[in-house]
Amino acid sequence: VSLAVRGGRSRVDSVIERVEALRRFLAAAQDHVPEPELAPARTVVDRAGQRLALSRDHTVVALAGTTGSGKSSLFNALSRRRLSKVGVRRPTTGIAHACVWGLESASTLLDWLGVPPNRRFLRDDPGAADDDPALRGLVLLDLPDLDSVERSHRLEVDRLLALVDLVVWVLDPQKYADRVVHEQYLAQFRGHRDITVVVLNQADLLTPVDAERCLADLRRLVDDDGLDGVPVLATSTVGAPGLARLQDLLERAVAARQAALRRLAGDVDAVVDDLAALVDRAPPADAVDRGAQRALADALAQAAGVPAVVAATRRAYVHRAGAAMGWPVLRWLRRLRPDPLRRLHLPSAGTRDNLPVPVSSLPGATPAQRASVGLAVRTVGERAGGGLPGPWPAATVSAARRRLDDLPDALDVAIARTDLGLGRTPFWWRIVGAVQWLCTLAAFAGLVWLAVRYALFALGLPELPGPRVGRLPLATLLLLGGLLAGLLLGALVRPLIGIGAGRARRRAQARLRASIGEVAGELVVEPVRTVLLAYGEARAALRSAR
Ligand SMILES: Nc1nc2c(ncn2[C@@H]2O[C@H](COP(=O)(O)OP(=O)(O)OP(=O)(O)O)[C@@H](O)[C@H]2O)c(=O)[nH]1
Ligand SMILES: [Mg+2]
Repeated sequence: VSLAVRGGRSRVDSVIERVEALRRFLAAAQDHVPEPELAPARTVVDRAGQRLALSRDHTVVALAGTTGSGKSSLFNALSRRRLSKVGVRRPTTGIAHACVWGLESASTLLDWLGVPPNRRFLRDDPGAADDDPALRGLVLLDLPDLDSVERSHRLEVDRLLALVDLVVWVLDPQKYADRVVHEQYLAQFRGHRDITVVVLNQADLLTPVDAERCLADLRRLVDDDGLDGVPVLATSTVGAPGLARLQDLLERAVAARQAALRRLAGDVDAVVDDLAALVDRAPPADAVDRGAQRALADALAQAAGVPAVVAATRRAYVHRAGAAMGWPVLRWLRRLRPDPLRRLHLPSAGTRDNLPVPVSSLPGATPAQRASVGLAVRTVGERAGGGLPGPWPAATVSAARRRLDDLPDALDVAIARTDLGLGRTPFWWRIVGAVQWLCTLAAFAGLVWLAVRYALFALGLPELPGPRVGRLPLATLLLLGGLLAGLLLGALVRPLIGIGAGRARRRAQARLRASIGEVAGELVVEPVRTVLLAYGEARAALRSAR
């Protein structure tokens, strides 16, 4: 009978790395998966960290079993001392007792196990007649009865069974088939077969034939518990077959110093199996759906008033072109009308300064627009997490929605910072404007000249001779020609202004869309991507914890 690893997945040497991987899993998942789902893994990681930090040279073995099965008798027999009270009245042992063989007293380990100081015993008398050097490093615990009428006993048993490195289940001929013991205890250790031993104590009470039959029956029950392969032995503290085989088994476990790691490996196996469903699907290749992002940008653009800004940009272009190239006499009339962009309090060239919030005078989003933004935001989250298991879809949706309230101000600032492309006066505006001035000046010069001539005529003074072009006086030509040329130029540039305004509109539209896209990326897409990244990390970490 031995406690060798039987093929299982428990890669004992890598327990430390596997616990580390489980820790990474928890770090990646903790912000996105409800804590109750992670609690068992956290318990295992914490416990493993504590156990590994404590003595690795000691092997903590618990004697667990039903009341009166002889745990305390075994404890005393193995320690060759009468340390734990053996009683006739049941139950006897209420608080765990510990006996430490050699080495130091293992006090930090016993503190961690929660064995009170007055229940700790030390067997370090080398050279004594009853010394067992082969057991050096053994920390033997005598537990209370696991089927106790006392609730506190059962709690103490459960607490310690979660901490010890190896469990010897002590059963007796009367109660070895007890259903509670098998279902609630032995079967729970099916993941810990390599640190489990079952003994049928008080075998001296049976005839050898009955003892054989009883042991075979127990073997079958133990196999049914999922504990095939674990050692099942008969013992007696008062007669045959004695304790030799149990002692031998404990000696080998102590010498191997593997039980603590095997126990933790079994614990890690169990939680990794339970967690597998949380990360059992490959993360989406295209992290965040493009279509959903486009729909989001559309909804945000509507809610943030982009169409109004784009329209105002077009009108501002026409307005400013008119002011720059219109007939100079009427330009002041245009100046009286406000600039469409200024009316929205939007700078036309964009600005990097710290802007107040709210920046623009754009109207707030309507309830319908807000609703469609909410829907688009949710869709981004849903598409991203749709293919993921368990709590992750909820995590991507809530990540997408987390900064929903920050969106209006961020969009307002982004729009105000966008360079709408109207900052510079186009060169051709200046040329046309200058020509317009020339035409007007010519007309004005002609007008003055004619006025002087009219005054001379009215005063009866001789007519001023003036140059003529053909049959027309130059002054008349200047006046009429200047006026006509101005009107003509105005009519000529009108379609050009229309084309320019269209281009200004499209440019503003594209730039505003880009700004909106940045805001959506930062406040909606990035948080979702963070969740997907965490999913990927959690999945990879759990794979290394296998
Ligand atoms: N015949 C026989 N009697 C035993 C053996 N081991 C223990 N006993 C007796 O069984 C009774 C109970 O023994 P304990 O050692 O107190 O049993 P326990 O499992 O510690 O009981 P609790 O502390 O109440 O859980 C005592 O009367 C012991 O003398 C054994 O191997 N053979
Ligand atoms: Mg006892």
